[in-house]
Amino acid sequence: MDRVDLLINGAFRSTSRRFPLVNPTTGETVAEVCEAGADDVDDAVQAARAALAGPWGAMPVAERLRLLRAVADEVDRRRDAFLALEVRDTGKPVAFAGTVDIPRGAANFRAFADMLAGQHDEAYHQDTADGRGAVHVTQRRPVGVVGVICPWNLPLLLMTWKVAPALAAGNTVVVKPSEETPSTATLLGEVMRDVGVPDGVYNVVHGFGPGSAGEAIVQHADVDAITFTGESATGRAIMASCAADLKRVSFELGGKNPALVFADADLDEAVAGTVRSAFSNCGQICLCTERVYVERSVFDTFVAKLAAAADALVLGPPEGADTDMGPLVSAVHRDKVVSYLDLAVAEGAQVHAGGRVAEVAGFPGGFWVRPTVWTGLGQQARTVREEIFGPVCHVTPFDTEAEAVALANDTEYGLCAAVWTSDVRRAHRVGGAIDAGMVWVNTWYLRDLRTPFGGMKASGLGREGGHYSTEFYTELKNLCIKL
Ligand code: NAD
Ligand code: 6OD
Repeated sequence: MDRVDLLINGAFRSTSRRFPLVNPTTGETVAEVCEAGADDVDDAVQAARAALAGPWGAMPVAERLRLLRAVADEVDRRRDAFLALEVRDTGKPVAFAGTVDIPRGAANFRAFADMLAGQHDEAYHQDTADGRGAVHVTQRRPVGVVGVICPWNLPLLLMTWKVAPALAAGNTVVVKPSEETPSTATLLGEVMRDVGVPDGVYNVVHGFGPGSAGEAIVQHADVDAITFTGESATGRAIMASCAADLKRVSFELGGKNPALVFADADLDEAVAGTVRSAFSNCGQICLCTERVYVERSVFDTFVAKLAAAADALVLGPPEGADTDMGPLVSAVHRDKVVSYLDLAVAEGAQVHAGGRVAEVAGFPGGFWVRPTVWTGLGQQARTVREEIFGPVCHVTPFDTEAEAVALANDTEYGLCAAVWTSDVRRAHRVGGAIDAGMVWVNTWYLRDLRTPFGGMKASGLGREGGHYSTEFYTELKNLCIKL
């Protein structure tokens, strides 16, 4: 059986405590994962600290960025190996992982190498009363050892989205991938080693959250910052723990994202866009739409078209030529999503598509759920308020623009929204009024890595992307020299 090791100080390490890795399309165990103990986490942190004080800290920036570009090239070269592991761990379609997850794994390194190449100190000349003057030099330096704690939905993409800027800014990292999807993080360790990134710069420890590797990183006194992507409840627990020694934190958390469809929108585009925003990656993207608000005059048509499009989606194995959707990531997550399918009906929802588990020929053990479209629930229904993180959405009619904005904002979350309209003034007005870190108009999940990414309210803390990542991964200091 395949084994997924830790990576500490440039060496792969196995441990005696192991946990099974399950393939979501079959429900079968396909590998065992080595769980890091607190001593392994401590070794990883010490290795990261030593690399910071040693070869990585001493390396000229241009050489550091050259290495990160080499990492990107090597991820591209080993695309098939990354793809195979990502698909094995998540069950997602090859067509999706091959065009989203793995290319972004490489693109993140290139983007942040480019951004950091343009970084420079600032200088200020000051006149002083004695006529001698002073010069101030405002410098950036790395924060130090960064703990990177990751979820399972876009494993390589989301991990490298944090690792790339952290390393580009000169930090070292200890990564804890999700226990559900550990493999590509360890494979990236081979890439780091092969292109010549010094030992200890990139470390990987596997395990769980509480009482395991996640908690050990967060509580480690020699970790300077935590960057975390995952559930809002986990973010709260991590923040409480980080308060003890005032570690800086960056959080990308949950969402209950709205889409607003106005009658002046191209309805077919809005339907196709909502199919993508609600059901991509089986609804397991923090940015996925789970609440759709549609102007009443086009509501019935929209619901009928959305339900028909959802019913047409093909669930199947990752390699299937016509597969649109894979399974949910685990039996536990499938059970959670199914509990909402039951709850929605108990709350009075009308089911227009899906609403049930699915069977896929040849894959009886997989965690399949049909894409689901509901209507009929009020804003107070738990189905409409709580993040489900599955291929589900609820559609509600509205009468006025003001009502649509109020409904969109009626949530504890504030990650993103999609607005469908052909009126540019409305796009600007509504986009500005929605309380969310990102609003897409007539599109969804169109990314430019220079832009700020993150959520308001319970959806996050801080922003990453472009120079916003540099803000988080560096300390600013001002040096004043009296002349
Ligand atoms: P999760 O919070 O359960 O786990 C995320 C990671 O945190 C895992 O590696 C887990 O082992 C670790 N962890 C759990 N408890 C911990 C603790 N007490 N201390 C330290 N580490 C701990 O999230 P998940 O189920 O893996 O991912 C799904 C969630 O992530 C959804 O809520 C989704 O919206 C959110 N998410 C948000 C974004 C974003 O950009 N805003 C992106 C992806 C996922
Ligand atoms: O595209 C990204 O950079 C990003 N952070 C996506 C997050 C997706 C959430 O599941």
